[in-house]
Amino acid sequence: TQLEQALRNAIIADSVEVHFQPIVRIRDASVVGFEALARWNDPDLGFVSPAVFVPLAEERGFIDALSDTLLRKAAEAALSWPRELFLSFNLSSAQLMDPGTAGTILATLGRVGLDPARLELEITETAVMTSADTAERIIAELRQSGVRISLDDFGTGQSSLGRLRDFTFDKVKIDRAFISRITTDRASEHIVKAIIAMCDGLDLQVVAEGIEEWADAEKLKTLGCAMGQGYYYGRPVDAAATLRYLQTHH
Ligand code: G
Ligand code: G
Ligand code: MN
Ligand code: NA
Repeated sequence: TQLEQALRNAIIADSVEVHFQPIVRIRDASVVGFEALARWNDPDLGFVSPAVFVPLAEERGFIDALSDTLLRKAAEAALSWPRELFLSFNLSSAQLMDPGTAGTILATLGRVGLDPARLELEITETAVMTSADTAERIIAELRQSGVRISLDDFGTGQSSLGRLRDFTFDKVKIDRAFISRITTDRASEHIVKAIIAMCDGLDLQVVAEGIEEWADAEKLKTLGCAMGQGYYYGRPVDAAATLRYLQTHH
């Protein structure tokens, strides 16, 4: 298709970009890391969402090439940051079915020179389940090298609490569907409260996603949620704007 060909060309031309969204410590809004988010603005097709082109790349078998170029760009940007903040990078489900994924990621970090201890990989429960044995081996290999793993979009999709027992994760990202209703819906508040308590008990770090309002942040503070992310703190912006953001935010 036209879209597929345009994406192939963009990967070859190295024109798919990475933007960065801050992840903060809610207590004092200090920046602790950034999530890398792929951005593709095609001259003919215009802006295409990663929610469209990531699945396309998976389906057509070039997610490895795409992800590798994105990770390289993200890691290079992270090296230019004035502080040793972590870089959080999304992995797709196809990558968790490919036993070569851990090696590819570690090789890219090695070439760029980013310490694996500064990388976090975001994976979803659905992705882990699709190919559990392979996913488990990939996760183990990465964690042995110091890379941390976050469970993205927690609480949605085919959630299973057993996943938290059977797999070794470092962090849970509470899906923004809960956060967007946290100040208006008692059920959402109770669910978030329970997730935070469970993660505390399991020694898992917690990030609340989709914080858009001051009131959301205040509520999460009272619930004892350590980290947060969302438009309230900052939208995803390009590498240059990220450096400017870091000059004005502690
Ligand atoms: O930021 P945005 O709403 O456009 O992201 C849409 C979706 O695309 C999200 O689910 C996000 O996790 C995913 N996504 C963004 N960048 C990447 C990437 O580099 N790799 C993968 N696998 N998914 C990404
Ligand atoms: O699936 P994942 O959680 O990786 O996707 C992150 C997506 O959420 C990105 O597309 C990002 O642009 C979007 N996002 C980040 N912060 C906010 C927010 O505060 N509100 C909303 N609606 N979307 C957000
Ligand atoms: Mn994510
Ligand atoms: Na998420």
